[in-house]
Amino acid sequence: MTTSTFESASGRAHREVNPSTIRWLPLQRTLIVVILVAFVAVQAISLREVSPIYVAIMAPFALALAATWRWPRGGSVALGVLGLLLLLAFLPDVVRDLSNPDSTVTFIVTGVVATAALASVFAGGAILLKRQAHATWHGVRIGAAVLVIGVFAVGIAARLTIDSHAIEPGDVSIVADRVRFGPDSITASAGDVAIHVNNRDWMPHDLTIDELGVKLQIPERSARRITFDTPAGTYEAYCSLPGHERMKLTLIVE
Ligand SMILES: [Cu+2]
Repeated sequence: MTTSTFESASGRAHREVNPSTIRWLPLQRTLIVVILVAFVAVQAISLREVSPIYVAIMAPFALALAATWRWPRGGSVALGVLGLLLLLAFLPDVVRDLSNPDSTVTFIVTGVVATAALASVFAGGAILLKRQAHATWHGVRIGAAVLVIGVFAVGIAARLTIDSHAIEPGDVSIVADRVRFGPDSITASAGDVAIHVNNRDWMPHDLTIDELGVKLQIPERSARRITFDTPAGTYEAYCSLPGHERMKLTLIVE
């Protein structure tokens, strides 16, 4: 295996870098930038606040990305390992998000991040094993591009088919906004209860009331209505999605 002298952009360091690294690294850096941009977009669009969880995920990726300029091989392998950990840690979420294309933003972000992470794992592995494999390189690039285009196409098509339920007279109205339910408590009369939930977030939510067997799914930026029969009492309603623990309210039935 031959090596070539590689001069860094700053011109400060000359180091011996395997040609496979030179070939794979720009692709991997691009993929990591895509992941970081996606995480920033989620916080800006969906949460509209800085989430400590996202910052904790982004920090090691950003550090390893920066490290690739000083230690191309080590940084690249670290990025591959981080991508693998991300995929494994969030596998249930990835499966859930990708099986719900009607939550377009969540679906597209998850699809793009999962594709980029997978391709980055591949790039890190190729650099670790010093694989040149030009055909494989093109295969990974084309495969990632096809996956991303497919994710956008499915997500946008599904978005066009989302229907919203109109509020009806007598409905108890709830709004989901910035991953919070409002108001904190709602009151209804015993018997037939109708609840209308307007989800203003760019992410799906659900309204779960365990004691009453209620579970209403509300796709992003849509409204849903549910009716059920309930005796008098006080019930806890919440969103059961992970990370949405703060979405809760009390249903008082008189
Ligand atoms: Cu939620």
